[in-house]
Amino acid sequence: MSTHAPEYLATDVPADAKIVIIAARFNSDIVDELLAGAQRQLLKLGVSDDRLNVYRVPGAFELPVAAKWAADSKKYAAVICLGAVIRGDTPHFDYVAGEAARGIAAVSIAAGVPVIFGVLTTNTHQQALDRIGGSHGHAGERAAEAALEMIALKNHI
Ligand code: INI
Repeated sequence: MSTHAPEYLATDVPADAKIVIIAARFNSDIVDELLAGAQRQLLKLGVSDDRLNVYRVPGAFELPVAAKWAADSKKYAAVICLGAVIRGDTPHFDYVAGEAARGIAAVSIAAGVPVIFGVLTTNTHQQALDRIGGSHGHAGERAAEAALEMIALKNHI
């Protein structure tokens, strides 16, 4: 897995750029740490709390429509979607994970706003734990970095 740091200039992120995080409540033991990691990393990279809003939705399936509301509001330079879909938990893993991914991509492209896919899709609970500060890094921190990199890139382009 590549863990290369994002290449963006903090100065390319407008000082008033606001970010919204939308986090699923399902598998909250995992998602709460994704959220904490994203918040930590945003703060570390210069996004103060007053530039960040956080909303919760029931599950990953609801992330796309909430992301659309956020993008349509025009208040945010980026939307970060956080969730965890674990195959062992459900026979409809493919529907929930697939629709979350498809919906998030569709919203992002339609709105022209970066909508970050911070949704873990794993076979086991342990694999999810490995990705919130375990052997596979921290997906919440990576989601925060991706949001800032995309804001900076959009500003450049
Ligand atoms: N939602 C998740 O975020 N992760 C899951 O693993 C999951 N499972 O296992 O079913 C899940 N289901 C709920 C779904 O996202 C919706 O909230 C629900 O179907 C109501 O629309």
